[in-house]
Amino acid sequence: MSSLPVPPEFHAILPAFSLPGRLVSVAPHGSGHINETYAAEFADGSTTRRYVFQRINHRIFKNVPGLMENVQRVTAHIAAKVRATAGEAAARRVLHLIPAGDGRTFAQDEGGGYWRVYDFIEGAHTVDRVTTEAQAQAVAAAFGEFQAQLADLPGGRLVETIPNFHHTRSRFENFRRAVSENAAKRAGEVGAEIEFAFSRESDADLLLGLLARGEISERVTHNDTKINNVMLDDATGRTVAVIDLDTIMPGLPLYDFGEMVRTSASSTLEDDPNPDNMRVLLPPFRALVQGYLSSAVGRVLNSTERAHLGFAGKLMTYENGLRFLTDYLQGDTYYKIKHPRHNLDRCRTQFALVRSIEAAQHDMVRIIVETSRG
Ligand code: ADP
Ligand code: GN1
Ligand code: MG
Repeated sequence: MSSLPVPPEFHAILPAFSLPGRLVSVAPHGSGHINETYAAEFADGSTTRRYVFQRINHRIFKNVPGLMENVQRVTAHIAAKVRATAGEAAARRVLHLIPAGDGRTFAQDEGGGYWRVYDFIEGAHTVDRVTTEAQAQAVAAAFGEFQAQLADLPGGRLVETIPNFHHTRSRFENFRRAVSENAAKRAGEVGAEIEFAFSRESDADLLLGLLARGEISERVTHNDTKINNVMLDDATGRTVAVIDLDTIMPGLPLYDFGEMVRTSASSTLEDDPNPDNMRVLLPPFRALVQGYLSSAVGRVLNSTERAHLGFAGKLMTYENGLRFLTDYLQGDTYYKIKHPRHNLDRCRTQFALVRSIEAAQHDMVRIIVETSRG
């Protein structure tokens, strides 16, 4: 899927949200791979306000009303908590949905597309790469606090917005099927990547086994803790809010931590066309462990979970590599791409990171032990 400019459906959906003032400008925003995100500015007299419009990818999220119910529950729960402690600043600490004129949390365009609107979080930005250890520590603490805030979410189990999202065995079987179907006729050119994926197959079952044996437990997790899903304050660089709430559902804390390792303790962007540039960086890894364990979540992680923090980084990197390779084999139907080999670049660079984490695993375990001792 490629990125598009602002589509006519944006203009068609505007009246459904009854926003005050008139539209001054709108432009594509952010670098997410899944949804279409637009920043729109409205002028009302002498005040201007910005909103984020998102067309939710309903090919990927098949139950958008269920997804929006999750988002509504999660944002309301966190908003109530941060209001109690953050006073004035609370508004920026959590995404705030603007309901449609009919009171629903989303509106549908004539083509069946689902749109939602959030207040724009001003004075903050996202980055695609961590630049300092302090940033890595802060991001891990923010995701840890976020998860802790959801530990007492009332109202029963959240909807699984993408079933088996981090079920690595199921991800592996999807990959195996994509190889045998060879829909885009590309399997011949990616023999080395396919072989690598098969060589690490047994990793896919490790956390699932621990879960089945009750050695680790399921919690409400974010499931997409990549660095550009946290807003950072423009002036201080401190974390402001965790965003991209579409995949919040029951999961493992290790999935959240592993995804942070993949995106925040790595030497280059996930789609660097030269995999030789990619390796795990131990100083930010240490910072992630410190940030996560010092957050409220650190107090509930058991020793098995702690022992697997490094492995989780490897597993999530492997899983993402498998998913990029699967999409490449299927003809690029899932992720937005900017060029025909984009998913292949992403896959190769993920697999380079898997190798690097394997080579560093003893150092990573030592760092976890040292950090746990305090
Ligand atoms: P995707 O699922 O495509 O990654 P996100 O919800 O993460 O979509 O949004 C994409 C990008 O848009 C984010 O990385 C962030 O930079 C920006 N963004 C999203 N929501 C807001 C918001 N409420 N205020 C400001 N920027 C936002
Ligand atoms: C997608 O939506 P975004 O860009 O934050 C994907 C993640 C992947 C990531 C890889 C719903 O995240 O699972 O890890 O790309 N989200 C979904 O960069 O599939
Ligand atoms: Mg995102």
